Amino acid sequence: MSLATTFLGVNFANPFMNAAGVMCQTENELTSLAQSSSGSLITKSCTSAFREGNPEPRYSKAPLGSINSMGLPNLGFDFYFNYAKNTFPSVNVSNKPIFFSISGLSLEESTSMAQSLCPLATEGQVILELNLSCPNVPGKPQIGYDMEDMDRYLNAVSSVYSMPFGVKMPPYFDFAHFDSAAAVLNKYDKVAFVTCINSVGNGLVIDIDSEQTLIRPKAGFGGIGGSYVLPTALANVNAFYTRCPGKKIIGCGGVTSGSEAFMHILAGASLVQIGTQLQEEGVGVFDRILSELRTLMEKKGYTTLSDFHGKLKTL
Ligand code: RRO
Repeated sequence: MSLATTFLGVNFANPFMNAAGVMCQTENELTSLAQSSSGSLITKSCTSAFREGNPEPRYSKAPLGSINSMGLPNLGFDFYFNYAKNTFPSVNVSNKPIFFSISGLSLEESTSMAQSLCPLATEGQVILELNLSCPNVPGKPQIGYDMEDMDRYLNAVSSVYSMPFGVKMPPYFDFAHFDSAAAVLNKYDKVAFVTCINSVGNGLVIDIDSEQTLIRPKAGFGGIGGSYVLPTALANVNAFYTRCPGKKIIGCGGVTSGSEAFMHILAGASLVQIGTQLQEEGVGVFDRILSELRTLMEKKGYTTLSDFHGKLKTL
């Protein structure tokens, strides 16, 4: 039995990692992921400069998952760059890969960060995930919902970034949007992977006793994660897996046990990110889900991920 996999020519001990944003903002959090049994990790989406983010409370557990409107709090590009270049190699005892998430507030900002990151990626030290789907910065619509804007971002980043990279996508809910988003991604050979999905933007969770919202920013509206979003996440993974045959898919959304991880891989995911459940359970979630996935594979007679990767059956 092996859960090992290769992705963009890089070896991973297993397919699990954090979802960008969860447990990856500070040095201590990143190092605890580096030393966990995850197969890889990703840094918090960053902007060029430090950002405080939205007022608290801005994350809450909810009955079937979570709601957040963090507002892109981060320590700034240079902090994550220095972490990946200098700190990570010294704490990375299991030699796992690190992904680097960027989320500029403009095309120019994202392009400039991508350009600065490129030398580190060229040395094989990081893999870029370009966030096209932050739902929580007031006045900044999700780039992935505007196909022309997404095209402009990919064109600009591709022109300054010489390595393969990936994109973090918002969830789509219509076949016309799966088709048009995939057509944009397929224009760019350098887009080597597609991460589906970011949180389902601008949901509202209400506490019935207090008759209040759970979070303060944006009158309580925020990105929904956890079990609420599993069917949407699986649909997006499979929709992009079938429409982008030259690209890899990273699945994200609703993974709370080995079963949902299995479903993501069956639907086409090569790697699997864990967000809400990691936030709630801590890094021990990786040991538990690895063991649950192994047990499930054993029961089904599978010995490698490729035995069932992308092999979803339809009726
Ligand atoms: O920081 C956030 O509010 C945030 C981001 Br950048 C994102 O991409 N997805 C999300 O649910 N929250």
